[in-house]
Amino acid sequence: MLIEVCVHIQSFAIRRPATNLDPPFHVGCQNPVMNVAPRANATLVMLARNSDVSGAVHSVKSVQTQFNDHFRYPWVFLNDEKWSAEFMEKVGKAAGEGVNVKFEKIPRAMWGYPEWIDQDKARRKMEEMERRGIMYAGQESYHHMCRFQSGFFYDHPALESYKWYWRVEPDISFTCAITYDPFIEMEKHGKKYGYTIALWERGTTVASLFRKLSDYKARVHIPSTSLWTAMIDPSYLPWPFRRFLSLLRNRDAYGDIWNMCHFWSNFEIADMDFFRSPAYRSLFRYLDEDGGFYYERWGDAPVHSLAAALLLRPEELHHFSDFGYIHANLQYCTHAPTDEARRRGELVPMLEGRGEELGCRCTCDLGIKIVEPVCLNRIKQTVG
Ligand SMILES: Nc1nc2c(ncn2[C@@H]2O[C@H](COP(=O)(O)OP(=O)(O)OP(=O)(O)O)[C@@H](O)[C@H]2O)c(=O)[nH]1
Ligand SMILES: [Mg+2]
Repeated sequence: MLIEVCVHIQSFAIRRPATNLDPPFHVGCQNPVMNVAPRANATLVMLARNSDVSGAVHSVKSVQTQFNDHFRYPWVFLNDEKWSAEFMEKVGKAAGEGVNVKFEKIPRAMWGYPEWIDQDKARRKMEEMERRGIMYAGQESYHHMCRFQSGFFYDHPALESYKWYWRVEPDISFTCAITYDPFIEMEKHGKKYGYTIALWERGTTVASLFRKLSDYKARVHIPSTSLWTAMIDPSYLPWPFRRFLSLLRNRDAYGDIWNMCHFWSNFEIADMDFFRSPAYRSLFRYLDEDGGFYYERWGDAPVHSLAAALLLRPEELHHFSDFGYIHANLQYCTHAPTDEARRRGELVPMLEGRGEELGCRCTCDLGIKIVEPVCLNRIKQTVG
């Protein structure tokens, strides 16, 4: 039994490739800013409510200052309701002169219960989740939002003609200057999905999601990528006993558990053709028909992340290790506290390759928690 357990655990070891398959596109500042190449077929996208106006202005200013004043990519703002004059005026002004800004409504068919959902059951489940303290689970609109961001945004008529998008949320900040074009670099390097923060999901929000996806993977015979494996912690129980663990949440049929690692999708730069592919569409349809967007609180972050782990090769993902980023009370920082520096409240720059500094003119806010790179390091094993 001991040997069986050791062999089982060993089968989850990630074999690191000999070379780094996902280095940063550039290190340090590009001087002058690398903005002379033709633009990619790309847009910045923000889903927001009228009440998010001040957070939206904050985010737009940050993206404009750090990046888009030099590149002038268009913005698309999406809302399930009619945009207020105030939102359009303030946010349009924040984007500035010479930037194309569109305020769009989400069609009803993309936002709301599909006909196969039992709405009474959904409401009952939402109340129950709210009583259990699952954040936002009691808000019906939050569920519609997660479903839209998982399976519809890329088909919105305003995004249809674009290939690349950069998702921006209200109240975020970029803390480094971005002096090259990330869309062009993604394209050039064959990347499909880019992220900056990887962290743990709360297991209660998505109790059956991993099981559903892992069953789907077996059913349509998708081979395991090292990224999929990196998302799993093997069980220490021997066969056949570990099978009983499969009854618990976030476990697959064999009893192994999703370690809850996922990409924080409030920032992502990705190729919408990935989401528009038959493989992703069929995976989304399968999840949607299951009802977990309503009966549980499946977020678009774990859905995008597990789908990428299933359907992409690890080297098709890009970690924007040079993009300092703040959302809510968490941040990714290109400067890390050393033990000594931590005592003095100081940060030292992270170095890349030949001792060059990551990122350009980065600042770090010591008052905001830096996400520990545990989950990130596990994912990065797959690329070097
Ligand atoms: N139009 C519209 N946008 C929404 C709605 N609910 C959420 N959003 C947007 O969807 C995105 C995610 O919502 P958040 O409330 O930030 O949820 P979250 O990122 O999971 O949670 P936080 O960690 O609190 O930010 C944001 O861009 C919101 O503005 C809604 O009902 N209507
Ligand atoms: Mg948010």
